[in-house]
Amino acid sequence: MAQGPKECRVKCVLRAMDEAYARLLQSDSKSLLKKYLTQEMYNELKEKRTPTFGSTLLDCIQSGLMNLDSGIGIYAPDPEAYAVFAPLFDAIIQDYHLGFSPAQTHPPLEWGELTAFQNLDPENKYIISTRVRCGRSIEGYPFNPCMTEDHYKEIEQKMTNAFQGLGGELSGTYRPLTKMPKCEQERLIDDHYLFKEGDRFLKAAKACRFWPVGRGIFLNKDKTFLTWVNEEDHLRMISMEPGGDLGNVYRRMIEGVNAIQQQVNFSRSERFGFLTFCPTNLGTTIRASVHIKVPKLSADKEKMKSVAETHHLQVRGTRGEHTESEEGIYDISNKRRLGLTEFQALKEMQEGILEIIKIEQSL
Ligand code: ADP
Ligand code: CIR
Repeated sequence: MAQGPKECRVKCVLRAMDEAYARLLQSDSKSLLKKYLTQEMYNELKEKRTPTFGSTLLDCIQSGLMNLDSGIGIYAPDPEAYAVFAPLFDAIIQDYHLGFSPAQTHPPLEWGELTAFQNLDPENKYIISTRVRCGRSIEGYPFNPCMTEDHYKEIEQKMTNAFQGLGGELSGTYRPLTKMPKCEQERLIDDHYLFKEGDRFLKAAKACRFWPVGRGIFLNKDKTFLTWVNEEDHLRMISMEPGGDLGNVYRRMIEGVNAIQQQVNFSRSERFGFLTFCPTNLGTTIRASVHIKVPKLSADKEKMKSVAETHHLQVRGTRGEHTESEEGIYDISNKRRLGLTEFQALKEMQEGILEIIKIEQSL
């Protein structure tokens, strides 16, 4: 029987994926995608689809196939992808989150005692600024690749209403990108407040469709509490300020998250905690970072890498992921976010940064 146009399209897509996968195998890519997607696993998963949205393996791995310099290379196009493509996601999750096994369950939310956190650099010698962020997906909506233009607009409208409920230190203004001049966007990006546009990893994962519709940023008056709307995740809630007062930054983020949570419901999974588009952000979704200058330690790249690894830290460049250090400033944060509580993630970061400062002082 002759094949219909749909079957032909499916075959074409599968052939293109086979070719891209073969290129990944031949490449020297260091991505976790290349490390774990064996030919056998690829054959097992290549024709599967998620039940509700029909997402495919290609939707999960497209970014890593197109960007061979990916660190991870995979996104979940919708929440069901974590289960349907579990052999691949589980292996990558276990590696990235330092041992979170398929048998494990993420613990319940626990912000913990604020008194456990301190100013990491009271004399302002090393730390330029401190930032803690978390991501949230809003219940009832899929992730970027499966979102319609109306979904983006609905989430933005929900959040515009929610932001009006923020008072005191948290009160501020929501700024949609559709109404923000480019030069202002660039200034906010340069000052580390706003997400950048056109990230090629996200673009390849179909996360930038309808841009800039539904995208925007909420900023409180002091620019110390922010929320990104509809970038990589539906929400990224961020607290940041100059200096090293981790306790104060964490306190503000918790207050912001609790206030927003009274107005919108977040998606949470039994096994993975808070759900996110990228598997590296699952669980607590917390990334607590400092912008820090440690010139003696950073002069020895291998040593810096090994100290970071020992303390479960991740080192990024000055303008965030996939950027280089500028003027000796590094972004150092906790690496794992899944399989430990919010409190433990913060503690891990605090202990690691204190140790890095100690090492710098000893050199
Ligand atoms: P995310 O933290 O949301 O995963 P990025 O690594 O892309 O994303 O960083 C987003 C922005 O936050 C970048 O502009 C980055 O420089 C900024 N940033 C990260 N940590 C800090 C910090 N401690 N102080 C100031 N800006 C920071
Ligand atoms: C990559 O694979 O490099 C990008 N898709 C970004 C992955 C998220 N990065 C991370 O380490 N948290």
